[in-house]
Amino acid sequence: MTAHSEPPDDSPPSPCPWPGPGVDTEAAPGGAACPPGTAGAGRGGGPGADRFAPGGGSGGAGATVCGGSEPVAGAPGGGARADGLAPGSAVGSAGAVLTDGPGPDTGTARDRGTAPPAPFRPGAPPLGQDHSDGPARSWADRLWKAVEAADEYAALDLVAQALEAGLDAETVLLEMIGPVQQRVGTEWAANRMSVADEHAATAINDRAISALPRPPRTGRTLGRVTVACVDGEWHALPARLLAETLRLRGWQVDYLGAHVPGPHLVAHIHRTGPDTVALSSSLPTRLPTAHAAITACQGAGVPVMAGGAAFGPDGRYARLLGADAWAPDARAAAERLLHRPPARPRRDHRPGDDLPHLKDQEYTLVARAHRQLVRAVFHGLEERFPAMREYREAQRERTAEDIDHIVGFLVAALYVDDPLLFTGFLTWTAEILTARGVPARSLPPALDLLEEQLRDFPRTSALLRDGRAALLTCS
Ligand code: B12
Repeated sequence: MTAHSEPPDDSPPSPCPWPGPGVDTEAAPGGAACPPGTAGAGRGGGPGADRFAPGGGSGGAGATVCGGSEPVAGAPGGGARADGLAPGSAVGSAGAVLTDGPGPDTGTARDRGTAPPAPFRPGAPPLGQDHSDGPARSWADRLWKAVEAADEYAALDLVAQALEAGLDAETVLLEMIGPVQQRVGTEWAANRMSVADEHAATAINDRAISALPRPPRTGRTLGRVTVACVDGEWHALPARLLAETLRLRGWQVDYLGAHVPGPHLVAHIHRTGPDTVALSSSLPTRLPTAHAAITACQGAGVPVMAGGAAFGPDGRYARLLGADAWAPDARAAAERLLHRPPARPRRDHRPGDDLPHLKDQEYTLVARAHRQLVRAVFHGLEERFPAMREYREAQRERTAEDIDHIVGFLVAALYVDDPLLFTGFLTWTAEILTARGVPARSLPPALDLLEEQLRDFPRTSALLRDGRAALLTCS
């Protein structure tokens, strides 16, 4: 490792393109840091460019690499490859987990591959689960209009009307509210919705879920399930959809919401004794933390069903990390729990056994150097692109955040030893940038700088080369 500069202790908070509660990167290697109330909060601002796109493009603007409304780096012309794969990277070592041995349920036929392959982009908007082509479709369209207009009253009225018209609560939840929430992400990615719009939409959807009728308390349940998000994971709504679905189906659910620290989760399950822990994560950068939580719950004798976009559209990372089950969406999860509940786990499950590649220490060392790497790449880019020195403070912060995301995904890819996690993120990023009219030219130089810093690490270097190659294929 040749990182040449130390990050200052007072380095600026990383702005959140999705201003929301944040994550402690120190506590969670690979995570994105967005403390509540930092510069990112309320950035909103919608479409725009304020990041690093050295060498021109949209007036020196950038887009945020990772979900921001502003630019960072990217690929020329943008547009991800149709298959999302890096040339030569094939399915990587994680490909094997798809086919062999016991492991989590790999879901419905659709998810097992009978549908045409979609780009592999863990963490990116999922493959349209719960999308409705049925009677709920027109209700979802109407709800979307209300949500888009930030009209909470209209949204709640629509939910009530849909129920009166005969839709059951689960259908409203998963075929009306769920797709609207997914569309929020699509619209943001296409630069048609600002961060503030997204926040308003999520809040309305949350409120709509609360307005649904509760199942009557009968005293009889199918069993008890704890639904929790991984530590550092703020995407609570997907977990909430699952929690409400299970409740409607007759389970006793303890819904713990976002960002549940592992020790607290374990303390909770010791106290409540659930049959299963349903662990939700949307961000692949949380996978190392998810692994620790899975192992800890199993150590407490409780099986873990994993789910959410972070685990990959085919659940490959759930299996890789030793989860006892996986399901692609809330309905499949409910079916799985009812018909094939995960067995009591082996108590001797050790995380090291799941990931023998970690023995090379690359993950540990690169994760530990996360902040130095961000800093070194930032300075390296400044040297290569002197125009960056003229950046406003906000642009500098956002650029640093973008680099932070690149390093975060690199670290996560090292953890699971899957180049697809990294290449999928980069090509997705290129798409986001393109939607904002930002030439993503500075992504390859950022990867080059990282490679210079990390040339002593063969696995990491290979990932970076795969990333570069994947970007070249974006046209
Ligand atoms: C709303 C939102 C937020 C909100 C979340 C608020 C909340 N209360 O949930 C806030 C503002 C906090 C947020 C923050 C961030 N976000 Co955000 N967010 C979204 C958005 C628009 C919607 C998420 C959602 O609710 N989806 C809808 C549901 C239906 O999703 P779902 O996954 O299909 O859920 C089903 C299944 O996954 C499954 N399931 C879920 N959990 C479980 C668990 C188990 C056990 C099982 C079996 C199944 C299961 O069942 C669900 C129902 O069927 C998505 C875009 C999108 N389209 O998803 C981005 C998105 C997930 N966010 C993204 C990013 C980058 C971020 C930030 C890093 C931005 C930043 N720079 O700060 C932060 C990270 C914060 C953190 N550490 O968690 C990216 C992730 C990209 C990637 N490749 O990883 C996305 C994809 C947006 C994008 N840029 O395209 N975000």
